[in-house]
Amino acid sequence: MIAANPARCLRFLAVLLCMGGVQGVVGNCLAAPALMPQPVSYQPRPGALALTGGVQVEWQGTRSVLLDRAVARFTQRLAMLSARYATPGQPAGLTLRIRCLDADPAMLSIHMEEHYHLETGPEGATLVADGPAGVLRGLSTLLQLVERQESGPVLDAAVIDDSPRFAWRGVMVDVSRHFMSVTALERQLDMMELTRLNVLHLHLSDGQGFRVESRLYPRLQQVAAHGAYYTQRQIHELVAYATDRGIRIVPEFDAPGHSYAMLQAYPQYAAQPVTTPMDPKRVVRAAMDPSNPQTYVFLARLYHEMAGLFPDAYFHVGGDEVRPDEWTGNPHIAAFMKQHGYADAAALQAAFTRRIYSMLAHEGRTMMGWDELIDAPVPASIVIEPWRGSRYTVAAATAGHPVVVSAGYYLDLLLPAADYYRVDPLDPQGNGLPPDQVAQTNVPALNPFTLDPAARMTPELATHVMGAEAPLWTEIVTEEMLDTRLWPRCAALAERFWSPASVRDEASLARRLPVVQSELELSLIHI
Ligand code: TNX
Repeated sequence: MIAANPARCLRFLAVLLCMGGVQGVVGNCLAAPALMPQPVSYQPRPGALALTGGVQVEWQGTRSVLLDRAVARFTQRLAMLSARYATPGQPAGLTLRIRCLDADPAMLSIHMEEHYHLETGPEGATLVADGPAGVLRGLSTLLQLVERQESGPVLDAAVIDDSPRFAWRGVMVDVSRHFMSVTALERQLDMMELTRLNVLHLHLSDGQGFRVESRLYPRLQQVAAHGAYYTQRQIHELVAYATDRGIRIVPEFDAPGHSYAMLQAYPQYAAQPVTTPMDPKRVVRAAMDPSNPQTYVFLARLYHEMAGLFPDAYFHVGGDEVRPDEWTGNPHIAAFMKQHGYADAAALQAAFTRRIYSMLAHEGRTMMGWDELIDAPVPASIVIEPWRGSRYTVAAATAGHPVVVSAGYYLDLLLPAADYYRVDPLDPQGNGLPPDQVAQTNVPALNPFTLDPAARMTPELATHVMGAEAPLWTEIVTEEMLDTRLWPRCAALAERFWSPASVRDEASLARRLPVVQSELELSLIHI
């Protein structure tokens, strides 16, 4: 199938060459298999199994189309890892027993069951999971137990029991500043599956472009997309692709700021005049007019349409970086603020936020936004994503909000993987120490988004933290650069978000990362 397509064939060759390069690493210096994220419990056993042929699967418990497809992907990846395709009729080299205990009604929600138990040895592999997501996570670990040795691929023998530390383990891709094709995103989903990440947050609109087809507001793709957007059909396909991999897609449509593109298409909702062609000085400033009742009609209809495309319970509405003078500089908005007693732009934004909150509640969605949303009090069930610093993690949790941390994980800063790895989502000072040690130290902060000597995390506040995300802003990142900006850094972060906080050995990370990278390169071949 690969030989039929010359481009794929070339890519396949490149991957094989790369795998050859990494084989030495496997043989020379890895005492244990390169598992990333590291499991909660790993016990090596004697008796590795040489993988000589295909996979025979024995099912117990729940089986589904999703699981059949997951096993098909696993089998194909295993064949690629061993540079060999399973041929029908060949004796199975690996017997894989899968016992999925429950269909899991919470599948694809924040509460989905990701726990799994895996045993491998000369007799094959046994994978027991509480639900389909656990099977997916266990299969990705099973693949990482395969070592490529001189004599051929070998499955390490081990007993593994594993479940994630955080339920929300995300990557955010800004597809507004630079559009990313569906194929590029699917590749990221493949790599996320392999590293047990489970949320792809798509930043779908910003000043530079609105990226989803709207049937209610077609000027959004005719004017605001500048020719590059996802059709509704493509969104359905992308969501299905993610669903298959146990990954949730959380959409973001940024408002009231970062909305220049939308306002080019519908200038009647703008706080200040917008121009076409785009004025680069105004692209990060333009904001919607919160004093215009029609703005809310527009957003309610648009969010209703978009919520129909994205089934996830969470809906991100941005809310970051509103420039106060966009509002105070408009006499009509200034008069509106005076009339309603909004002392400043933050108070006006809180009123805007409450309107959006009701709209999304009506849609049955949980609202999510950047940490600016708590500059004035808003309903506590809104999920806050701190980005300006860890103090907002503490502030949001203190105000009772669920929290998804992105401060400290900005991939566009291009820091080494270890610098991101060191930052714990529960570490309010960003100095890279486990939460229980953080209070007694003066170690300087590792990256500018995390330092806050005054912030204090407590066990009670920590219960508000659902997880974390690594954002990639793409002002200066094009599709060609996407894979290398995200990977292998995101594999290191997958470990930070999944494994126990005590897993922090950077030498071990450095040893495992190239091996995991070579495995991720299998995703360059689209299967
Ligand atoms: C701030 S982070 C932004 C983005 C920019 C980023 C550049 C956030 C919520 N807003 O719009 O792309 O800085 O680093």
